[in-house]
Amino acid sequence: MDDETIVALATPPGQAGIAVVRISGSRSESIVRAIVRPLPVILQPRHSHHGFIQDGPRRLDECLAVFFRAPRSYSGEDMAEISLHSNLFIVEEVLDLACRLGARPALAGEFTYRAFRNGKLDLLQAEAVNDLIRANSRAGSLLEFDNLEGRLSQAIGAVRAALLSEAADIEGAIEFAEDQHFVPAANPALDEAAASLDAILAAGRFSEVLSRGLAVVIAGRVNVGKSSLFNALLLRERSIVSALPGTTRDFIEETLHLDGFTIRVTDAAGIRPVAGDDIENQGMQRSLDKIAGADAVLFMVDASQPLQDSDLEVARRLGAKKRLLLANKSDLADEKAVRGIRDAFPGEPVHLVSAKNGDNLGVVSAFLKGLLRDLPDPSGMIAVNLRQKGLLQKLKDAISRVRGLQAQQPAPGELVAEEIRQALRIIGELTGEIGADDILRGVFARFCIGK
Ligand SMILES: Nc1nc2c(ncn2[C@@H]2O[C@H](COP(=O)(O)OP(=O)(O)OP(=O)(O)O)[C@@H](O)[C@H]2O)c(=O)[nH]1
Ligand SMILES: [Mg+2]
Repeated sequence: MDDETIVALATPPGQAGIAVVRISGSRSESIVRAIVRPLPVILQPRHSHHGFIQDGPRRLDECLAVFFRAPRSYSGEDMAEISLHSNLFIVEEVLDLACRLGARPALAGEFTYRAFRNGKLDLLQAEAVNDLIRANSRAGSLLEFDNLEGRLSQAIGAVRAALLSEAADIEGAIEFAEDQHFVPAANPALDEAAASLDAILAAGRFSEVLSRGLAVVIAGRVNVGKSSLFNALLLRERSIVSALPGTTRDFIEETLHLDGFTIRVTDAAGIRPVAGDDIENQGMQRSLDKIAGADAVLFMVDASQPLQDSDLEVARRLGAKKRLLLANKSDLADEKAVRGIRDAFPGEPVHLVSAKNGDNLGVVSAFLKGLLRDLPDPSGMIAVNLRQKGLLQKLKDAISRVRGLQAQQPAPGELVAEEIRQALRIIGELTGEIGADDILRGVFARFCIGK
């Protein structure tokens, strides 16, 4: 498969200033020469050449072409990149032309897969490419870029080195032991390596938040004004607002960008003890699921009406989740109702707001900004994705087993050696040196086409 030349659009499809078409494989030079004219007899690698996209005698567009000679390219193969105007029809034609000239459409992540196969990147770095593209915060993107530069790979490399030296000590000891009563010296480097894994895993949840963004749900009983607040936060009429209780039936999610961070805000169906129908029931269940997965909740009650059982039910469902208590409809606030809210939630600040008029909504942005401030400092952290996290946990467990066996009297040398080999295999899976094809396919399938 690797000797095939592949082609794909590397920029998002649609109208834009420029589009970049990427070609990788042994036919890259002949294809770019056939599509772009005039090009010099000798293409200087990594230099921009001005020309025209040519289909037979017809000029389709003006463009810039850059040629990369293997192995000095992203994929490690001969590559070409053509920058042209981002017009759907012309881009399609260029892709077609390339295919007629012997290329085939690239699969998702195939350029990076080839880079991995050609030793330009290990699997951890290849994943960082995708995680970088998808990171939902400035801090998260910086951590992914660190990984692309090899930060996670180096941390894992240190663990591997410690394991190898421990293995050498043990194998030496086994060989020279007259009897089985030897105690191999526990190598402090391995303890340090294990501690570094602990630190990476401890920061794992946070690095996940950095990459996916914060999830905030607007929760409350029906008709308190959740959708009105959602629209006010987004500055547009995204959710349907009506005086009918149970208007929002399915959740609606949108993203807000605040201080270099992505916040996913969810407007959920209102919660009430008896649903109007099965659809509403399902909606409520989804609300509860969303609440369970949220980093924080905007808990809304109605300041114009006495607190109801369903308000208390919502509060109970929120449990210990971080929340901001909003008493909405301040324009119609009823003194007794507000007192009732304060009494029901003693010690918790009650913020009177009006989602409809926008009164006092500054408390919501202050709360969201506070959430961001509460996140730990990402410097020094290493980002890990779910696949990596699972393997790191396994690696940590394997190292604990090594230490556990070593503590036995007499230490079972062969078993220790086998556990170390097992730990090294896990490292191989992490970096992609050992990997079933389906695992690799799974990793690269999450990429976009053209990357
Ligand atoms: N006076 C006043 N009315 C409001 C305010 N906020 C929302 N409303 C009204 O309250 C009603 C319900 O608003 P929604 O935003 O649809 O409430 P919801 O909580 O999303 O309702 P469900 O989706 O049915 O659970 C609508 O008639 C809104 O116009 C407010 O601050 N003041
Ligand atoms: Mg609603």
